[in-house]
Amino acid sequence: METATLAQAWTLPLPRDRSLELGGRPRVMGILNLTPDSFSDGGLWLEPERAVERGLRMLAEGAELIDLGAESTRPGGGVYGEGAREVPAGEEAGRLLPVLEALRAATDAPISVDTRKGEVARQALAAGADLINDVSALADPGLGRAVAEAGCPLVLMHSRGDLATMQREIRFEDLLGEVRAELRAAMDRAVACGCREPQLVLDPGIGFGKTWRQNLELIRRLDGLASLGRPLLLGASRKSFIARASSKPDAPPERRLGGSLAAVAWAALQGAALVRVHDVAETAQFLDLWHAIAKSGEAG
Ligand code: HH2
Repeated sequence: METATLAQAWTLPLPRDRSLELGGRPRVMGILNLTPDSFSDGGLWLEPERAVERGLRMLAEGAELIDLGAESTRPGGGVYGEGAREVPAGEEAGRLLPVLEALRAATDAPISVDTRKGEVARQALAAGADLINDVSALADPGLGRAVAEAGCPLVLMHSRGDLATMQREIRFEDLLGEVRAELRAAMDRAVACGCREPQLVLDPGIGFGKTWRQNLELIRRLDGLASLGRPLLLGASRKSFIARASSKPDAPPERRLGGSLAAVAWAALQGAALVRVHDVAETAQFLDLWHAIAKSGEAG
C-alpha cells in the first residue's frame, strides 16, 4: 500500500465559542468510566479525586479529549453474561457530576459524556460538558433535543436491539450496508430532534450486537461509512473480540493492547477522525509515528 487515507479536516462546534479540529492524525479520546462494573476499568475510578487525576493524566499523555461514562453499557447475551445493569438517571448523574465539574474547573480540553439519557445529558451540558456520546443513537429523543439546544457535537453509535440481549440475536445479511443505513436513520432522528448534521460524529459500534468476525469486518471496511459525510469514531479498545481473534483467546482486558493498536492502525488507515481508547500514552505514540510515516513522503 503506497499511501494511507489521512482523515479529512472537520471543525466541530463546541460550547463557549470553542471548536474541535479533526483531520490528519486521528484524535485520541481517553476512556474514564466512573462505574463499578465496566468491563475494563470498572471500579478503578469511583473516588472522584482519583478520577479527576486520571482524566488529567490522560490529557498529559496525549488524549485530545476525555470520555466520561457513569453507566456501563456492556452488552448482554454473549461473553459478558447478563450485561450491564441499567442505572437510574439520578444515580448516573450522581456519579458523573462531581467529576465533570472538577475536571471542567481544571482543564479547557474537550470533555465528552457517554450517556443514553436526555436528563443526564442536559445536566452534563449545564455542568460544562462539550460533547455527548450516545451508544443508543437517540433511543431517548430528549437527548437529541438537549444536544440541539447546546449546539454541541453528538456521537451516534450503531447498535441493535436491547443491551441485555443484543449478543444473542445477531442477524445481518449485508453487514456494512445495514450498519450504514441504520446510521443514516440515526442521523435523520438527530435532525428531527433539531440537531444539524455538522454536529454529528458516527461510530459503527464495535462489539454492540455483532459477532467477533463482524467486528473485524467492520474495522477492515470502516471507510465504507465515509459516504455518510461525517467524521468517524472507532471504539475497539480492549474489547473481547480482540482476544477471540488472537492466539490467546483468554487474554484479559489489560492484556489486549497489541490488538487494540492493530484496530487503531486500521482505523487510521481508513481516515477515522477519532479513536476511543483506554491506553492513551501508547495509542498517542503509536498514532504520532503512524502519522509521521504517512507524511514522510511529503517532507522532501
Ligand atoms: N464502547 C463502549 C462504551 N461507549 N462509545 C462509543 N462511541 N463507541 C464505543 O465503541 C463504545 C462507547 C464500551 O466500552 P467501555 O466504556 O470501556 O465499557 P463499559 O461499557 O462496560 O463501561
